[in-house]
Amino acid sequence: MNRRQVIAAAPAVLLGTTALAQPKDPFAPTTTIGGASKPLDLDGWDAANAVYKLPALPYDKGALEPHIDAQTMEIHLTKHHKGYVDGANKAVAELRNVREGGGDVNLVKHWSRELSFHLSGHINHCLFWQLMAPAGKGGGGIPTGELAKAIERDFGSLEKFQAHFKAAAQQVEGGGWAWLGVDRLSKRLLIAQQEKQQDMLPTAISPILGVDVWEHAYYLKYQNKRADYLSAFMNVINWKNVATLFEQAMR
Ligand code: MN3
Repeated sequence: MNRRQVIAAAPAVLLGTTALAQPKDPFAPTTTIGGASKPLDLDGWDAANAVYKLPALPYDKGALEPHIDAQTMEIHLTKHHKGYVDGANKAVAELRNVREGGGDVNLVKHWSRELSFHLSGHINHCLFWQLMAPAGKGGGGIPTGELAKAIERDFGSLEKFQAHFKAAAQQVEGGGWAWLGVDRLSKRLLIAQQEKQQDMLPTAISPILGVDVWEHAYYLKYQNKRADYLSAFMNVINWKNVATLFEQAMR
């Protein structure tokens, strides 16, 4: 689905069914995506059924080893991410129910909070899967081109960016994320923290690189050593897809 189709389909979710999408094989590899101007397909929306859906990973669940293990990837996708997909669909459906007179209008606040948490969680993970690739096969290395220039301009050097990004991720309290994003107002790159799935990220920022620091993202392999996980994550960053998001955000 292209961006135009996504936008065209979006209102349908407000009117649509409450059925939840059941992906046939969440680990079936998708085709390689990204590139100079082609938008990333986050694969998180089922237009036919007007529901959010669990995407297929763009690589095998074990392909990020030894940096991120297959069991962590499987549980992360099929349990944690799946929970956000289901939660987002439920919140949309419940808010629709309230509009149509079938629910308690005093629960709009509750379901709005649920929508914020679960839909943010869904989008965050759709992005996260696309922002990684097997080490040496699209993952790792260093950014190039305009993105590399912008990192040097806004952080001083790649090394200073990495140190800042890892510190931001290390210092997230509890579950959350660190993001590199484009501030749409200034067109600068900024690093921000996000608590839970939705708190603290400045509204102006379009995220282009994020790392999940919820314990479910690393605890099986790294236990309490979040810093080791963050160092390993650097080996699987898909800089090509980061650059694609950067180009889109700079337009
Ligand atoms: Mn997660």
